[in-house]
Amino acid sequence: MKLTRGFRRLAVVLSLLGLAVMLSGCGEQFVVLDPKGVVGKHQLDLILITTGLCLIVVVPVIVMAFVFAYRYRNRAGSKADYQPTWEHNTKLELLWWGIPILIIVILGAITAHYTYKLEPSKALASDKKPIVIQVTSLDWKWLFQYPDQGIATVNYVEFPANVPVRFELTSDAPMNSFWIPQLGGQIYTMSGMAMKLNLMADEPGTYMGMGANFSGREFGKMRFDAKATTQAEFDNWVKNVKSTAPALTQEGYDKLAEQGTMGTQDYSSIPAGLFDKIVTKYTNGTVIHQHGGDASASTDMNDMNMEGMDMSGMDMSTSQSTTDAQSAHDH
Ligand SMILES: [Cu+2]
Repeated sequence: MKLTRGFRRLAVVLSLLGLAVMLSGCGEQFVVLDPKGVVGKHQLDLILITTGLCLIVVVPVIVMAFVFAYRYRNRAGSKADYQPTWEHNTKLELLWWGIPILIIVILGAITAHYTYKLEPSKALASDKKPIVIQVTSLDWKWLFQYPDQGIATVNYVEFPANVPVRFELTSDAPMNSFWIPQLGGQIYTMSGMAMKLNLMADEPGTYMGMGANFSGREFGKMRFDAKATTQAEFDNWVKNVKSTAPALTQEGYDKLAEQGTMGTQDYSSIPAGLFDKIVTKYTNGTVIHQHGGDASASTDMNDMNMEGMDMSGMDMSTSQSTTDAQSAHDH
């Protein structure tokens, strides 16, 4: 079979396109493919395995689409088979139903396995004690509180590498999504809820963090650096923040929670119980639900609806964002 010039030209263009896509895969914009933490690495495994499995179907189908169109085209003296009354072949039927079914079964099993393995609230295996960081998404900034260190930061977060970080996340503004792509997948921040996300960086470095869920006018500025350092550098940094930064007061927080953008900021102290206060302020003091984590504290959203949540008891007038966040919370 001799390739015509047109067909050959098409093949060259297609392979160049493919090459361009593959080569650009190492660029900065593909951070998900360059994980720096244990969770991100498992998630990359999952991406590669599922892509590979899909290619078992995708590649032959694309190749056949071109080969068949070329081989069985209408031309004088064609030697290709022509069977206009052909309608069934059991072997072929088994082949093109069997392979996809098998792939779906394998995909399902792998996805289920990784879903439990990578449950965000599950503690990561490590001989080091996790560091707790409480994250609040605001309009339009990120507040990070370190309850054990008694400090807080805005729009950047710092923690030691190779130490598990246990993020607790909520929102005091419309729903957002917390994402450090090189360390692991995103998780929603929602008012009235404390989500948990466990991540760990394998090596020191500055990783891009962002709000991955549209949350209003300045949503695009909700980017932050996640700095993984050595333990010594982290201890030094905490000491430095404690001795040089201003204190965060309740009034200071209320000001911070107002709409607006700002650069980075450090605080040498935090008001006692601020995070819990933020979580429960929309719900008359109860936590509506926590995804995963300790079962005793969690109440599923569906259960709440079944039990008939008393909406009249909720003060819906306190904030516009209450209604925003809850209507957005439909998952
Ligand atoms: Cu939720």
